[in-house]
Amino acid sequence: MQVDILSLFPEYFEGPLKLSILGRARENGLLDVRLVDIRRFTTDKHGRVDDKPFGGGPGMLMMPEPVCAAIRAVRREKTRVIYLTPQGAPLTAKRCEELAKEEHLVLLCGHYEGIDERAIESEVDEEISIGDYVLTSGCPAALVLLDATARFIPGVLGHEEAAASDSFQEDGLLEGPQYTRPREFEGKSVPSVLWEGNHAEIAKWRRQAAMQKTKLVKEIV
Ligand code: 4GX
Repeated sequence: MQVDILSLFPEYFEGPLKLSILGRARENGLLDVRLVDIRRFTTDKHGRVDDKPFGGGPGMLMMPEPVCAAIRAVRREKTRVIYLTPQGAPLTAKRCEELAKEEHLVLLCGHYEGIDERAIESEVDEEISIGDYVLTSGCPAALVLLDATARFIPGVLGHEEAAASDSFQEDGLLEGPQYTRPREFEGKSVPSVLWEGNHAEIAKWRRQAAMQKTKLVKEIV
């Protein structure tokens, strides 16, 4: 999958994209990410990409011209352009799984108070929100979307079991507790069923623990 991330701060992504699973996916050629600086596409003589909102109001908006020009410069035959915004449809594991099948994604990161609506109308296919809170820019949201989507590209996780626990998530059940060595830590023991080796009993215990965890969290919300 190819991904172009369009933002005013491409350096924001450099660290996370070279590390761990995403870094390995890029090295293995499973994920091809390009970082595009929207400022490169301004034609303003002072290099400006933002201006005051018509009708008044606090802060600045990104002007439509450099945003459209940046998207048009990277657009290909099969491109899906996503704008990260709190006004978008909530991101879900199901949507990530679908996006992982796309050939080319463009992730558009807004800065300041957002982007002139005409750029969104002309070039954006889909608006997505990662949650009901306001970030300082679309950059962290784009990183979350890319991270959660990359997990669904075959070969990225390197082990098949994780795909199964994703569908678990989609069934609306939260994962229960997990344990590793040592068997005893600060007076707390690993539940004996997990080291006794009865796989049917282990599956039963995990289902029960997941249901308990799900019920507990839903009571808090
Ligand atoms: N899930 N942000 C977009 C700019 C902005 C401001 C106002 C539209 C209106 C966010 C989120 C998010 C911060 C990205 C503000 N756009 N993105 N940015 N939550 O909070 O995706």
